Amino acid sequence: MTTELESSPHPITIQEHILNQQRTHATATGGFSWLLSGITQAAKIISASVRRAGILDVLGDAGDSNVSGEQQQKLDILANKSLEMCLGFRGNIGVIASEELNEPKVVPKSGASGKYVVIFDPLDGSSNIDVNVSVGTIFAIYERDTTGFNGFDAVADVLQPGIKQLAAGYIVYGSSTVMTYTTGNGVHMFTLDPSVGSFVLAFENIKMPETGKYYSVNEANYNSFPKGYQEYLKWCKTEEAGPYSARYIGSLVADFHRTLLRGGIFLYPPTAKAPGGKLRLTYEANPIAWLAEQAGGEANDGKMRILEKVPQSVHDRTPLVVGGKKDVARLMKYMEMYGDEDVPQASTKAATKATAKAVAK
Ligand code: P6P
Repeated sequence: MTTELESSPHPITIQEHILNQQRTHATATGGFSWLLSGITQAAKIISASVRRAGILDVLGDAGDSNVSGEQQQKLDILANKSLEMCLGFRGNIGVIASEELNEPKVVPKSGASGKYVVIFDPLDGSSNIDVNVSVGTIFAIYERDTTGFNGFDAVADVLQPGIKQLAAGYIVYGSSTVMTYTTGNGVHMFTLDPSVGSFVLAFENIKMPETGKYYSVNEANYNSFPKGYQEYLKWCKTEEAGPYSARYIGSLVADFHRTLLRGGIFLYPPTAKAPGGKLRLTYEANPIAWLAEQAGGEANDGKMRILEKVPQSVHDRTPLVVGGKKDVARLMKYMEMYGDEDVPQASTKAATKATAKAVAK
């Protein structure tokens, strides 16, 4: 008689998957897998804290703000410390950069010998924690220039275009904790099994649907979107389009996770408040863009491919368009038709005022 264990399929853990992936890289030495295990370890610590947020004293503001002027949540600090601790002992990481660190940090235990750079947003969407909405960790891994060409300049090591990523991924702390990553050989998704504390393979070689029925954008900013975005969103609401359904969680990792699995399009256009876009290039847009492309989707800033943008500073912001190939292509037709023609603020303000006056009667 076969036991349940014998009859169940062999659960592939993320460590086993990463080692298998590594065997496809001729130059791989095992250090890369060791580095990624630092991220999965930190993810388990963060997941445990997020899931006890109401019990542990980790909810609410930390009483300080980050370099972007955003109110730091207590869990932001905890998540950042967890990643710094778990990555700091890997011995092969030379530099880390984080949304919660003003400047990139040379890892003391590795120093100049550390060949990898790890850039992360430790807890994206953390303002949603207090209302129990999904949040996430986003990471990107690069190789450091250890030739000394840039004089072991930590900042220069971080300001690399997304096309140079060696690995990228996210962990979404939702109804379950799911880790998705790519090393350039497709996109693979793992669910944390809390009963054994392992990330177990859920989906391999995920392909994003070329077109979906969801658009995801904060429409409160509609009046200040460039006209190309406005005209595209008007199309999404027509009978010809279906119409699409609007889905917006306000947590990039959760909105992208849905887009990756169900298709559709996510937009964070330029707005009056963030004319250069709100999302950060190095630790939000680049990892998300590479995952999208590896799954057959596309990601741009309304003009150019995200992965080809060269960051000018660690916390650079960018507009972000990411989704299925056909959905993104349709938006780009509107962007070509209207360019990033700004909607004259005066006309929208006057029109809004006139309409509000008419409605009030
Ligand atoms: P808005 C969360 O603060 C975040 O950085 C992303 O996770 C999310 O996509 C975006 O900002 C939401 O911004 O302006 O719509 O609240």
